[in-house]
Amino acid sequence: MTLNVGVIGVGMIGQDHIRRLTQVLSGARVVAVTDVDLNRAKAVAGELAGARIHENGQDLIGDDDVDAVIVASWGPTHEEYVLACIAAGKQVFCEKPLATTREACERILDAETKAGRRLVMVGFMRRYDDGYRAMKDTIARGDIGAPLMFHSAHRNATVPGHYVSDMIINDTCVHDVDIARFLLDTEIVAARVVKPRRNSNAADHLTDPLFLLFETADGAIVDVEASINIQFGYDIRGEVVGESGTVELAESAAVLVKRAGGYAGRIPEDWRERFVRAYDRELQEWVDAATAGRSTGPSSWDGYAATVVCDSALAALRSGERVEVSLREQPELYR
Ligand code: NAD
Ligand code: ISE
Repeated sequence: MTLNVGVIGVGMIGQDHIRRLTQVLSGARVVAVTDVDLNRAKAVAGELAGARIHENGQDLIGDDDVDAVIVASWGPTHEEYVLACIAAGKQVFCEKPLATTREACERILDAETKAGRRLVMVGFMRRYDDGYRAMKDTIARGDIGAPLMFHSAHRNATVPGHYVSDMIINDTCVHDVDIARFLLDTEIVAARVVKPRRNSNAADHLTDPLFLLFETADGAIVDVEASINIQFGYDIRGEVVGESGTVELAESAAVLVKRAGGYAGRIPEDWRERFVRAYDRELQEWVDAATAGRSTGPSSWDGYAATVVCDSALAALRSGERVEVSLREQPELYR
């Protein structure tokens, strides 16, 4: 059976997911697209055999030919579409963040819990990256002892013009928050944020870089260096320090070239290059699960927890104080 997918938001990542659904993965076809920029939707649909264009996301979700939906529009618009997919009983792959506020995520949790089955997968693709998976396996085997600290660095070469300061936390570091929860298998309970000296390459309205410090429920510490104008490339680093060893991501280059008294390797341009295999894997897993009528991968609970932690980090950034994270009780559906 082929899964008929509708895509809401056909900007950068929406188009990248369409490319992988149509050219890389198996078992799915894109039958409908929409975007507030209808000209963009038309241009994208023009490249797809038989895909229809809808005026808006609600119409796309209501289309009987659409079996499952990808939401790849801007973060603040996710809630509306995810809720509509749950109401329609359709599996939805929602790009991160699940939603940009705690309240919005809670409405999604309430709706999915009421529906009584998981319908939402959140696009935290790092969980599908070979490097992070090997780190998790190393920790789970007990090879480095109990984890004490996780150092994460999230460096973007540049950011697009629509990027605003809060996005450093709720759009960029939301990945580090999720991968910290995944690797350490615990919740984050408090946040602090400090501001190093400004990067003069940053636009005036951006506070860049930031240094985030989190405490976990079992007493480990997570630090995240977030830089969004680092210029030299897209550089993702991670190291877990355990009681008797450490495990860290290796460089992502396939090869190192040694010559003329030095060595060098490629640094990815952006996340599409760095995480290409992880995106392929996450979306294939979603397609397979949606086809079988079930959900998989990072859940609404994971999306909710990450957003609430980011809310606390934003409050910590504004106040300069340590801010606690309070999550509601986890519903049975997500245990
Ligand atoms: P983008 O600006 O390139 O594309 C977003 C598209 O959504 C635009 O074409 C815009 O017109 C459209 N849009 C906005 N509001 C809409 C609405 N209400 N209905 C329909 N379409 C609407 O942005 P992007 O970089 O592709 O990011 C899109 C989403 O994907 C964001 O949530 C972002 O955080 C996420 N993202 C995730 C990753 C990842 O690594 N997992 C990488 C990039 C982006
Ligand atoms: C973007 O939306 C992503 O999700 C990328 O993975 C991240 O590195 C980038 O900072 C975000 O803006």
